[in-house]
Amino acid sequence: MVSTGSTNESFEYAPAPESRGIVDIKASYGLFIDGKFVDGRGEAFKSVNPATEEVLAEVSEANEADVDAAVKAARKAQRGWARMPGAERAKYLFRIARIIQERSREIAVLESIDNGKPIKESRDVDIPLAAAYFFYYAGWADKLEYSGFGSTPLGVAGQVIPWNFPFLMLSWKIAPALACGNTVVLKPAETTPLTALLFAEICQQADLPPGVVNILTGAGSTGQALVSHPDVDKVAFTGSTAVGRAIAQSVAGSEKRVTLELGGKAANIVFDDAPIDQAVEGIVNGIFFNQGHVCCAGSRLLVQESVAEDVLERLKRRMGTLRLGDPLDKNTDVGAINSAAQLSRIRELSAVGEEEGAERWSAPCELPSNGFWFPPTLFTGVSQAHRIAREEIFGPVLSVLTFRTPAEAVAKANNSPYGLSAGIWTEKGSRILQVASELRAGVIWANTFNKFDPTSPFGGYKESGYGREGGRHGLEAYLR
Ligand code: TAP
Repeated sequence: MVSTGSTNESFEYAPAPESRGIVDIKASYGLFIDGKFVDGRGEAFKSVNPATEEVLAEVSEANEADVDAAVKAARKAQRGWARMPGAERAKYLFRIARIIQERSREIAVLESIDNGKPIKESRDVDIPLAAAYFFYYAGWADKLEYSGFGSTPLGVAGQVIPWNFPFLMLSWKIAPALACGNTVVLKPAETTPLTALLFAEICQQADLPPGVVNILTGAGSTGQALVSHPDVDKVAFTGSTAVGRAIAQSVAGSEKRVTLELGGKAANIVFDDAPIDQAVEGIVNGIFFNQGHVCCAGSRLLVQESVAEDVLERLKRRMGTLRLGDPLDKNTDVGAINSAAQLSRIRELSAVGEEEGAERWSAPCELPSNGFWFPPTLFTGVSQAHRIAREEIFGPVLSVLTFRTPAEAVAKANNSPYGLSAGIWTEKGSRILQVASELRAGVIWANTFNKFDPTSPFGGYKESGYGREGGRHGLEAYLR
Protein backbone atom coordinates (compact mmCIF):
# COMPACT_ATOMS: atom_id res chain seq x y z
CA MET A 1 0.00 0.00 0.00
CA VAL A 2 1.19 3.49 -0.78
CA SER A 3 0.32 6.52 1.28
CA THR A 4 -0.01 10.09 0.15
CA GLY A 5 1.43 12.81 2.31
CA SER A 6 -1.47 15.22 2.52
CA THR A 7 -0.93 18.05 4.95
CA ASN A 8 -4.39 17.50 6.43
CA GLU A 9 -5.12 13.87 5.95
CA SER A 10 -3.35 10.75 4.81
CA PHE A 11 -4.91 7.72 3.29
CA GLU A 12 -3.79 4.50 1.74
CA TYR A 13 -4.70 3.07 -1.59
CA ALA A 14 -4.12 -0.23 -3.31
CA PRO A 15 -1.51 -0.27 -6.07
CA ALA A 16 -3.02 -0.63 -9.56
CA PRO A 17 -0.06 -1.29 -11.83
CA GLU A 18 -0.52 -1.68 -15.56
CA SER A 19 0.97 -4.99 -16.71
CA ARG A 20 4.20 -4.69 -18.65
CA GLY A 21 3.53 -8.10 -20.21
CA ILE A 22 2.18 -6.38 -23.32
CA VAL A 23 5.59 -5.00 -24.31
CA ASP A 24 8.36 -7.04 -25.82
CA ILE A 25 11.62 -5.25 -25.07
CA LYS A 26 14.48 -6.82 -27.01
CA ALA A 27 17.96 -7.20 -25.52
CA SER A 28 19.43 -5.07 -28.29
CA TYR A 29 18.25 -2.80 -31.08
CA GLY A 30 19.76 -1.73 -34.40
CA LEU A 31 19.16 1.35 -36.52
CA PHE A 32 16.19 1.59 -38.89
CA ILE A 33 17.53 2.45 -42.34
CA ASP A 34 15.84 1.90 -45.71
CA GLY A 35 13.04 -0.13 -44.17
CA LYS A 36 15.31 -2.58 -42.31
CA PHE A 37 16.94 -2.84 -38.91
CA VAL A 38 20.74 -2.83 -39.24
CA ASP A 39 23.60 -2.76 -36.74
CA GLY A 40 25.03 0.67 -36.03
CA ARG A 41 28.74 1.29 -36.50
CA GLY A 42 29.13 3.38 -33.33
CA GLU A 43 29.31 2.02 -29.79
CA ALA A 44 26.09 0.62 -28.35
CA PHE A 45 24.57 2.42 -25.35
CA LYS A 46 22.04 1.39 -22.72
CA SER A 47 18.52 2.64 -22.23
CA VAL A 48 17.54 2.67 -18.56
CA ASN A 49 14.20 2.68 -16.74
CA PRO A 50 14.48 5.91 -14.71
CA ALA A 51 12.05 4.66 -12.07
CA THR A 52 14.17 1.62 -11.17
CA GLU A 53 17.56 2.14 -12.89
CA GLU A 54 17.03 -1.24 -14.58
CA VAL A 55 18.86 -1.53 -17.90
CA LEU A 56 16.16 -2.10 -20.51
CA ALA A 57 18.13 -2.67 -23.70
CA GLU A 58 21.33 -2.03 -25.62
CA VAL A 59 20.78 0.42 -28.45
CA SER A 60 23.00 1.08 -31.47
CA GLU A 61 24.69 4.41 -31.85
CA ALA A 62 24.71 5.83 -35.38
CA ASN A 63 28.01 7.29 -36.50
CA GLU A 64 28.63 9.57 -39.49
CA ALA A 65 28.65 6.67 -41.97
CA ASP A 66 25.27 5.49 -40.62
CA VAL A 67 23.88 9.02 -40.88
CA ASP A 68 25.10 9.14 -44.47
CA ALA A 69 23.46 5.78 -45.26
CA ALA A 70 20.15 6.93 -43.76
CA VAL A 71 20.19 10.24 -45.63
CA LYS A 72 20.97 8.39 -48.88
CA ALA A 73 18.04 6.01 -48.26
CA ALA A 74 15.75 8.96 -47.57
CA ARG A 75 16.95 10.73 -50.73
CA LYS A 76 16.41 7.62 -52.85
CA ALA A 77 12.86 7.22 -51.52
CA GLN A 78 11.91 10.89 -51.72
CA ARG A 79 11.14 11.26 -55.41
CA GLY A 80 8.71 8.32 -55.46
CA TRP A 81 7.09 9.44 -52.23
CA ALA A 82 6.61 13.00 -53.45
CA ARG A 83 5.24 11.84 -56.82
CA MET A 84 2.72 9.52 -55.22
CA PRO A 85 -0.73 11.17 -55.36
CA GLY A 86 -1.52 12.90 -52.07
CA ALA A 87 -4.55 10.65 -51.55
CA GLU A 88 -2.23 7.60 -51.70
CA ARG A 89 0.26 9.11 -49.23
CA ALA A 90 -2.70 9.84 -46.98
CA LYS A 91 -3.60 6.15 -46.92
CA TYR A 92 -0.22 5.34 -45.36
CA LEU A 93 -0.63 8.08 -42.75
CA PHE A 94 -4.16 6.92 -41.91
CA ARG A 95 -2.84 3.37 -41.63
CA ILE A 96 -0.07 4.48 -39.26
CA ALA A 97 -2.61 6.43 -37.19
CA ARG A 98 -4.86 3.38 -36.91
CA ILE A 99 -1.97 1.08 -35.95
CA ILE A 100 -0.97 3.57 -33.24
CA GLN A 101 -4.52 3.35 -31.91
CA GLU A 102 -4.54 -0.44 -32.10
CA ARG A 103 -1.18 -0.72 -30.33
CA SER A 104 -1.75 2.25 -28.02
CA ARG A 105 -1.55 0.29 -24.77
CA GLU A 106 1.72 -1.29 -25.79
CA ILE A 107 3.21 2.07 -26.84
CA ALA A 108 1.98 3.77 -23.65
CA VAL A 109 3.47 1.11 -21.38
CA LEU A 110 6.79 1.20 -23.23
CA GLU A 111 6.84 5.01 -23.07
CA SER A 112 6.24 5.00 -19.32
CA ILE A 113 8.95 2.37 -18.76
CA ASP A 114 11.58 4.15 -20.88
CA ASN A 115 10.69 7.73 -19.93
CA GLY A 116 9.35 7.52 -16.34
CA LYS A 117 6.10 9.38 -17.04
CA PRO A 118 2.86 8.20 -15.35
CA ILE A 119 0.90 5.67 -17.39
CA LYS A 120 -2.25 7.77 -17.11
CA GLU A 121 -0.44 10.52 -19.04
CA SER A 122 1.12 8.32 -21.73
CA ARG A 123 -2.15 6.37 -22.07
CA ASP A 124 -4.55 9.34 -22.04
CA VAL A 125 -2.45 12.17 -23.52
CA ASP A 126 0.75 11.30 -25.39
CA ILE A 127 -0.36 8.33 -27.46
CA PRO A 128 -3.93 9.42 -28.36
CA LEU A 129 -2.52 12.81 -29.38
CA ALA A 130 0.20 11.16 -31.47
CA ALA A 131 -2.48 9.22 -33.37
CA ALA A 132 -4.50 12.44 -33.73
CA TYR A 133 -1.53 14.23 -35.38
CA PHE A 134 -1.22 11.43 -37.94
CA PHE A 135 -4.97 11.50 -38.63
CA TYR A 136 -4.94 15.28 -38.95
CA TYR A 137 -2.00 15.50 -41.38
CA ALA A 138 -3.28 12.51 -43.36
CA GLY A 139 -6.23 14.75 -44.15
CA TRP A 140 -3.95 17.43 -45.58
CA ALA A 141 -1.91 15.16 -47.89
CA ASP A 142 -4.28 15.55 -50.86
CA LYS A 143 -5.24 19.17 -50.14
CA LEU A 144 -1.82 20.84 -50.06
CA GLU A 145 -2.71 23.27 -52.83
CA TYR A 146 -5.22 24.82 -50.39
CA SER A 147 -2.63 25.22 -47.64
CA GLY A 148 -1.47 28.62 -48.81
CA PHE A 149 2.14 27.42 -48.76
CA GLY A 150 2.35 25.68 -52.14
CA SER A 151 2.50 21.92 -52.55
CA THR A 152 6.19 21.23 -53.31
CA PRO A 153 8.03 19.29 -50.61
CA LEU A 154 11.49 20.37 -49.44
CA GLY A 155 13.10 16.93 -49.82
CA VAL A 156 14.88 15.15 -46.96
CA ALA A 157 14.16 16.29 -43.40
CA GLY A 158 16.65 15.70 -40.57
CA GLN A 159 14.70 15.73 -37.32
CA VAL A 160 16.05 15.71 -33.76
CA ILE A 161 13.74 15.36 -30.74
CA PRO A 162 14.08 15.45 -26.92
CA TRP A 163 13.19 12.95 -24.20
CA ASN A 164 10.19 14.60 -22.55
CA PHE A 165 7.49 13.46 -25.01
CA PRO A 166 9.36 10.93 -27.17
CA PHE A 167 6.48 9.44 -29.15
CA LEU A 168 4.39 12.60 -29.31
CA MET A 169 7.33 14.71 -30.55
CA LEU A 170 8.04 12.05 -33.16
CA SER A 171 4.47 12.39 -34.45
CA TRP A 172 4.68 16.21 -34.47
CA LYS A 173 7.76 15.91 -36.67
CA ILE A 174 7.04 12.94 -38.93
CA ALA A 175 3.32 13.39 -39.72
CA PRO A 176 3.47 16.83 -41.43
CA ALA A 177 6.78 16.00 -43.16
CA LEU A 178 5.36 12.85 -44.77
CA ALA A 179 2.02 14.45 -45.62
CA CYS A 180 3.89 17.10 -47.63
CA GLY A 181 5.93 14.51 -49.56
CA ASN A 182 9.22 14.75 -47.66
CA THR A 183 11.13 11.75 -46.36
CA VAL A 184 12.73 11.81 -42.91
CA VAL A 185 15.70 10.76 -40.83
CA LEU A 186 14.80 11.14 -37.17
CA LYS A 187 17.01 10.94 -34.09
CA PRO A 188 15.28 10.34 -30.75
CA ALA A 189 16.95 11.37 -27.48
CA GLU A 190 19.62 9.10 -26.06
CA THR A 191 17.62 8.35 -22.89
CA THR A 192 14.31 7.53 -24.64
CA PRO A 193 14.91 5.64 -27.90
CA LEU A 194 12.55 2.69 -27.44
CA THR A 195 9.20 4.03 -28.67
CA ALA A 196 10.85 5.51 -31.78
CA LEU A 197 12.16 2.01 -32.53
CA LEU A 198 8.66 0.64 -31.98
CA PHE A 199 7.46 3.28 -34.45
CA ALA A 200 9.96 1.85 -36.97
CA GLU A 201 8.16 -1.50 -36.56
CA ILE A 202 4.85 0.29 -37.12
CA CYS A 203 6.23 1.69 -40.41
CA GLN A 204 7.06 -1.87 -41.46
CA GLN A 205 3.59 -3.04 -40.41
CA ALA A 206 2.02 -0.22 -42.45
CA ASP A 207 4.10 -1.27 -45.49
CA LEU A 208 5.54 2.22 -45.74
CA PRO A 209 7.95 2.28 -48.70
CA PRO A 210 11.57 1.70 -47.54
CA GLY A 211 13.56 4.86 -46.85
CA VAL A 212 10.55 7.14 -46.28
CA VAL A 213 11.18 6.99 -42.51
CA ASN A 214 14.62 6.25 -41.05
CA ILE A 215 15.30 6.18 -37.31
CA LEU A 216 18.84 6.72 -36.03
CA THR A 217 19.50 6.25 -32.34
CA GLY A 218 22.50 7.86 -30.72
CA ALA A 219 23.70 10.78 -28.63
CA GLY A 220 24.33 14.46 -29.37
CA SER A 221 27.08 13.65 -31.88
CA THR A 222 24.61 11.65 -34.00
CA GLY A 223 22.23 14.61 -33.96
CA GLN A 224 25.05 16.93 -34.93
CA ALA A 225 26.09 14.69 -37.83
CA LEU A 226 22.49 14.57 -39.01
CA VAL A 227 21.77 18.30 -38.97
CA SER A 228 25.09 19.13 -40.63
CA HIS A 229 24.79 16.48 -43.37
CA PRO A 230 25.04 18.36 -46.69
CA ASP A 231 22.18 16.44 -48.34
CA VAL A 232 19.59 17.30 -45.70
CA ASP A 233 17.18 19.99 -46.98
CA LYS A 234 15.34 20.74 -43.79
CA VAL A 235 16.32 20.63 -40.13
CA ALA A 236 13.61 20.34 -37.48
CA PHE A 237 14.81 20.44 -33.91
CA THR A 238 13.09 20.37 -30.53
CA GLY A 239 15.27 20.68 -27.46
CA SER A 240 17.28 23.13 -25.42
CA THR A 241 18.00 26.70 -26.46
CA ALA A 242 21.76 26.08 -26.19
CA VAL A 243 21.72 23.21 -28.71
CA GLY A 244 19.21 25.09 -30.90
CA ARG A 245 21.59 28.02 -31.06
CA ALA A 246 24.49 25.74 -32.05
CA ILE A 247 22.36 24.18 -34.80
CA ALA A 248 21.31 27.60 -36.13
CA GLN A 249 24.99 28.55 -36.34
CA SER A 250 25.98 25.32 -38.04
CA VAL A 251 23.38 25.66 -40.83
CA ALA A 252 23.80 29.41 -41.30
CA GLY A 253 24.96 30.12 -44.85
CA SER A 254 23.53 26.87 -46.22
CA GLU A 255 20.23 26.51 -48.06
CA LYS A 256 18.78 24.34 -45.33
CA ARG A 257 15.46 25.41 -43.89
CA VAL A 258 15.28 25.29 -40.10
CA THR A 259 12.59 25.23 -37.42
CA LEU A 260 13.56 25.35 -33.75
CA GLU A 261 11.23 24.51 -30.88
CA LEU A 262 13.19 25.40 -27.76
CA GLY A 263 12.72 26.03 -24.06
CA GLY A 264 10.27 28.13 -22.08
CA LYS A 265 9.52 29.72 -18.72
CA ALA A 266 5.79 30.26 -18.88
CA ALA A 267 3.89 32.60 -16.59
CA ASN A 268 0.64 31.23 -15.21
CA ILE A 269 -1.22 34.40 -14.15
CA VAL A 270 -3.97 34.16 -11.51
CA PHE A 271 -6.16 37.25 -11.01
CA ASP A 272 -8.15 37.83 -7.82
CA ASP A 273 -11.50 37.13 -9.49
CA ALA A 274 -10.44 33.68 -10.75
CA PRO A 275 -12.25 30.58 -9.47
CA ILE A 276 -9.48 29.62 -7.06
CA ASP A 277 -10.00 25.85 -6.88
CA GLN A 278 -10.01 25.59 -10.67
CA ALA A 279 -6.95 27.79 -10.88
CA VAL A 280 -5.17 25.56 -8.37
CA GLU A 281 -5.92 22.54 -10.58
CA GLY A 282 -4.53 24.50 -13.52
CA ILE A 283 -1.39 25.44 -11.62
CA VAL A 284 -0.84 21.80 -10.62
CA ASN A 285 -1.44 20.60 -14.18
CA GLY A 286 0.76 23.40 -15.51
CA ILE A 287 3.88 22.49 -13.55
CA PHE A 288 3.54 18.89 -12.32
CA PHE A 289 2.22 17.28 -15.53
CA ASN A 290 5.03 15.07 -16.87
CA GLN A 291 7.16 16.00 -13.80
CA GLY A 292 7.46 19.51 -15.20
CA HIS A 293 9.49 18.15 -18.14
CA VAL A 294 7.40 20.31 -20.44
CA CYS A 295 8.77 23.16 -22.55
CA CYS A 296 5.54 25.11 -22.05
CA ALA A 297 5.21 24.24 -18.31
CA GLY A 298 3.68 26.99 -16.16
CA SER A 299 6.86 27.22 -14.10
CA ARG A 300 6.30 30.83 -12.95
CA LEU A 301 3.11 31.38 -10.97
CA LEU A 302 2.14 35.06 -10.98
CA VAL A 303 -0.63 35.49 -8.42
CA GLN A 304 -2.44 38.70 -7.54
CA GLU A 305 -1.33 39.86 -4.09
CA SER A 306 -4.85 40.06 -2.60
CA VAL A 307 -5.45 36.31 -3.11
CA ALA A 308 -1.87 35.04 -2.84
CA GLU A 309 -2.21 33.65 0.67
CA ASP A 310 -5.41 31.79 -0.12
CA VAL A 311 -4.05 30.40 -3.39
CA LEU A 312 -0.83 29.21 -1.77
CA GLU A 313 -2.64 27.55 1.09
CA ARG A 314 -4.95 25.65 -1.25
CA LEU A 315 -2.10 24.86 -3.63
CA LYS A 316 0.01 23.31 -0.86
CA ARG A 317 -2.95 21.28 0.31
CA ARG A 318 -3.50 20.01 -3.25
CA MET A 319 0.20 19.29 -3.77
CA GLY A 320 0.09 17.20 -0.62
CA THR A 321 -2.38 14.84 -2.28
CA LEU A 322 -0.25 14.19 -5.39
CA ARG A 323 0.78 10.55 -5.61
CA LEU A 324 4.40 10.11 -6.58
CA GLY A 325 5.73 6.69 -7.48
CA ASP A 326 5.64 3.78 -9.91
CA PRO A 327 4.95 5.27 -13.37
CA LEU A 328 3.06 2.11 -14.36
CA ASP A 329 0.61 2.50 -11.46
CA LYS A 330 -2.65 3.94 -12.81
CA ASN A 331 -3.00 6.07 -9.64
CA THR A 332 0.35 7.81 -10.04
CA ASP A 333 0.31 11.57 -10.62
CA VAL A 334 4.05 12.27 -10.57
CA GLY A 335 6.51 9.81 -12.08
CA ALA A 336 10.30 9.60 -12.23
CA ILE A 337 12.74 12.26 -13.41
CA ASN A 338 13.99 11.11 -16.79
CA SER A 339 17.69 10.73 -16.01
CA ALA A 340 20.34 11.14 -13.32
CA ALA A 341 21.71 14.11 -15.28
CA GLN A 342 18.34 15.88 -15.32
CA LEU A 343 17.83 15.15 -11.60
CA SER A 344 21.14 16.75 -10.74
CA ARG A 345 20.22 19.84 -12.86
CA ILE A 346 16.94 20.18 -10.94
CA ARG A 347 18.70 19.75 -7.58
CA GLU A 348 21.38 22.25 -8.54
CA LEU A 349 18.94 25.01 -9.57
CA SER A 350 16.74 24.37 -6.55
CA ALA A 351 19.79 24.78 -4.28
CA VAL A 352 20.54 28.06 -6.08
CA GLY A 353 16.96 29.18 -5.32
CA GLU A 354 17.57 28.67 -1.60
CA GLU A 355 20.96 30.39 -1.76
CA GLU A 356 19.30 33.37 -3.47
CA GLY A 357 16.93 33.68 -0.51
CA ALA A 358 13.71 32.14 -1.83
CA GLU A 359 11.78 29.88 0.51
CA ARG A 360 11.37 26.27 -0.52
CA TRP A 361 8.42 24.03 0.27
CA SER A 362 8.16 20.45 -0.97
CA ALA A 363 5.15 18.18 -0.78
CA PRO A 364 5.67 15.70 2.05
CA CYS A 365 5.82 12.53 -0.04
CA GLU A 366 8.07 9.53 0.31
CA LEU A 367 10.60 9.11 -2.52
CA PRO A 368 11.35 5.56 -3.73
CA SER A 369 14.88 4.40 -2.87
CA ASN A 370 15.85 3.38 -6.44
CA GLY A 371 15.52 5.54 -9.52
CA PHE A 372 15.49 9.30 -10.03
CA TRP A 373 12.91 11.27 -8.06
CA PHE A 374 12.18 14.83 -7.02
CA PRO A 375 9.18 15.91 -4.91
CA PRO A 376 6.67 18.49 -6.18
CA THR A 377 8.20 21.73 -4.93
CA LEU A 378 7.39 25.42 -4.80
CA PHE A 379 9.44 28.48 -4.02
CA THR A 380 7.94 31.63 -2.49
CA GLY A 381 9.69 34.96 -1.97
CA VAL A 382 11.02 34.75 -5.52
CA SER A 383 12.12 37.94 -7.23
CA GLN A 384 12.43 38.49 -10.97
CA ALA A 385 16.21 38.54 -10.81
CA HIS A 386 16.45 35.09 -9.23
CA ARG A 387 17.82 32.37 -11.45
CA ILE A 388 14.85 30.13 -10.56
CA ALA A 389 12.59 32.82 -12.07
CA ARG A 390 14.62 33.14 -15.26
CA GLU A 391 16.11 29.76 -16.11
CA GLU A 392 14.27 26.70 -17.23
CA ILE A 393 14.39 24.09 -14.45
CA PHE A 394 12.54 21.46 -16.51
CA GLY A 395 11.35 19.66 -13.40
CA PRO A 396 8.50 19.73 -10.82
CA VAL A 397 9.53 23.09 -9.37
CA LEU A 398 7.30 26.16 -9.28
CA SER A 399 8.49 29.73 -8.64
CA VAL A 400 5.82 31.98 -7.13
CA LEU A 401 5.79 35.74 -7.66
CA THR A 402 3.04 38.25 -6.86
CA PHE A 403 1.63 41.30 -8.66
CA ARG A 404 -0.87 44.07 -7.90
CA THR A 405 -2.21 45.28 -11.29
CA PRO A 406 -2.77 43.69 -14.70
CA ALA A 407 -0.03 45.93 -16.13
CA GLU A 408 2.44 44.62 -13.55
CA ALA A 409 1.40 41.03 -14.33
CA VAL A 410 2.07 41.55 -18.04
CA ALA A 411 5.40 43.26 -17.39
CA LYS A 412 6.55 40.43 -15.14
CA ALA A 413 5.28 37.72 -17.48
CA ASN A 414 7.14 39.27 -20.41
CA ASN A 415 10.31 39.76 -18.38
CA SER A 416 11.84 36.52 -19.61
CA PRO A 417 14.26 35.54 -22.36
CA TYR A 418 11.65 32.97 -23.41
CA GLY A 419 8.23 33.40 -25.04
CA LEU A 420 6.62 30.02 -25.56
CA SER A 421 3.38 29.94 -23.55
CA ALA A 422 1.31 31.55 -20.79
CA GLY A 423 -1.88 31.00 -18.77
CA ILE A 424 -4.49 33.53 -17.65
CA TRP A 425 -7.03 32.82 -14.89
CA THR A 426 -9.88 35.32 -14.53
CA GLU A 427 -13.67 35.50 -14.79
CA LYS A 428 -13.50 38.53 -17.12
CA GLY A 429 -13.42 37.80 -20.83
CA SER A 430 -12.33 41.36 -21.61
CA ARG A 431 -9.32 40.99 -19.31
CA ILE A 432 -8.34 37.71 -21.00
CA LEU A 433 -8.32 39.44 -24.41
CA GLN A 434 -6.47 42.50 -23.12
CA VAL A 435 -3.74 40.58 -21.27
CA ALA A 436 -3.37 37.99 -24.04
CA SER A 437 -2.83 40.74 -26.61
CA GLU A 438 0.03 42.14 -24.53
CA LEU A 439 1.80 38.88 -23.70
CA ARG A 440 4.77 37.89 -25.85
CA ALA A 441 4.05 34.18 -25.91
CA GLY A 442 3.31 31.83 -28.80
CA VAL A 443 0.53 29.91 -27.03
CA ILE A 444 -1.83 31.40 -24.44
CA TRP A 445 -4.38 29.39 -22.49
CA ALA A 446 -7.27 31.03 -20.65
CA ASN A 447 -8.75 29.27 -17.60
CA THR A 448 -6.98 26.06 -18.61
CA PHE A 449 -3.40 24.94 -19.25
CA ASN A 450 -1.37 22.43 -21.28
CA LYS A 451 -4.08 21.73 -23.84
CA PHE A 452 -2.86 20.47 -27.20
CA ASP A 453 -4.66 19.87 -30.44
CA PRO A 454 -3.32 18.90 -33.87
CA THR A 455 -5.34 21.65 -35.56
CA SER A 456 -3.67 24.36 -33.48
CA PRO A 457 -0.21 25.81 -34.23
CA PHE A 458 2.39 25.68 -31.46
CA GLY A 459 5.69 27.54 -31.20
CA GLY A 460 7.51 30.40 -29.56
CA TYR A 461 9.04 33.86 -29.65
CA LYS A 462 12.49 35.03 -28.57
CA GLU A 463 14.72 32.27 -27.16
CA SER A 464 11.87 29.77 -27.42
CA GLY A 465 12.68 29.37 -31.11
CA TYR A 466 10.95 29.95 -34.41
CA GLY A 467 8.57 28.14 -36.72
CA ARG A 468 5.22 26.57 -35.86
CA GLU A 469 4.22 22.93 -35.48
CA GLY A 470 0.62 21.77 -35.75
CA GLY A 471 -2.34 23.02 -37.73
CA ARG A 472 -2.20 24.43 -41.25
CA HIS A 473 0.76 26.58 -40.16
CA GLY A 474 2.74 23.40 -39.45
CA LEU A 475 2.71 22.60 -43.19
CA GLU A 476 4.73 25.72 -44.01
CA ALA A 477 7.86 24.22 -42.48
CA TYR A 478 7.77 21.31 -44.97
CA LEU A 479 6.77 23.02 -48.22
CA ARG A 480 8.82 25.06 -50.64
P1 TAP B 1 18.83 18.84 -25.77
O1 TAP B 1 20.01 18.49 -24.98
O2 TAP B 1 18.86 20.08 -26.56
O3 TAP B 1 18.53 17.59 -26.69
C1 TAP B 1 17.53 17.54 -27.65
C2 TAP B 1 17.95 16.58 -28.73
O4 TAP B 1 19.09 17.10 -29.41
C3 TAP B 1 18.37 15.21 -28.23
O5 TAP B 1 18.00 14.23 -29.16
C4 TAP B 1 19.88 15.36 -28.16
O6 TAP B 1 20.58 14.15 -28.16
C5 TAP B 1 20.15 16.16 -29.40
N1 TAP B 1 21.41 16.89 -29.41
C6 TAP B 1 22.23 17.20 -28.38
N2 TAP B 1 23.28 17.91 -28.83
C7 TAP B 1 23.12 18.08 -30.17
C8 TAP B 1 23.85 18.77 -31.20
N3 TAP B 1 24.97 19.43 -30.93
N4 TAP B 1 23.39 18.74 -32.46
C9 TAP B 1 22.23 18.10 -32.75
N5 TAP B 1 21.50 17.44 -31.83
C10 TAP B 1 21.92 17.45 -30.55
O7 TAP B 1 17.53 18.97 -24.89
P2 TAP B 1 16.96 17.90 -23.89
O8 TAP B 1 17.71 18.02 -22.61
O9 TAP B 1 16.91 16.59 -24.53
O10 TAP B 1 15.44 18.43 -23.75
C11 TAP B 1 15.07 19.41 -22.89
C12 TAP B 1 14.95 20.76 -23.58
O11 TAP B 1 14.11 20.70 -24.73
C13 TAP B 1 14.32 21.79 -22.70
O12 TAP B 1 15.04 22.99 -22.76
C14 TAP B 1 12.92 21.97 -23.27
O13 TAP B 1 12.31 23.18 -23.00
C15 TAP B 1 13.15 21.74 -24.70
N6 TAP B 1 11.90 21.30 -25.34
C16 TAP B 1 11.23 22.18 -26.14
C17 TAP B 1 10.05 21.81 -26.73
C18 TAP B 1 9.33 22.79 -27.58
S1 TAP B 1 8.14 22.25 -28.51
N7 TAP B 1 9.62 24.04 -27.61
C19 TAP B 1 9.55 20.53 -26.57
C20 TAP B 1 10.23 19.66 -25.77
C21 TAP B 1 11.43 20.06 -25.16
P3 TAP B 1 20.88 13.44 -26.72
O14 TAP B 1 19.57 13.02 -26.22
O15 TAP B 1 21.70 12.32 -27.00
O16 TAP B 1 21.55 14.48 -25.89
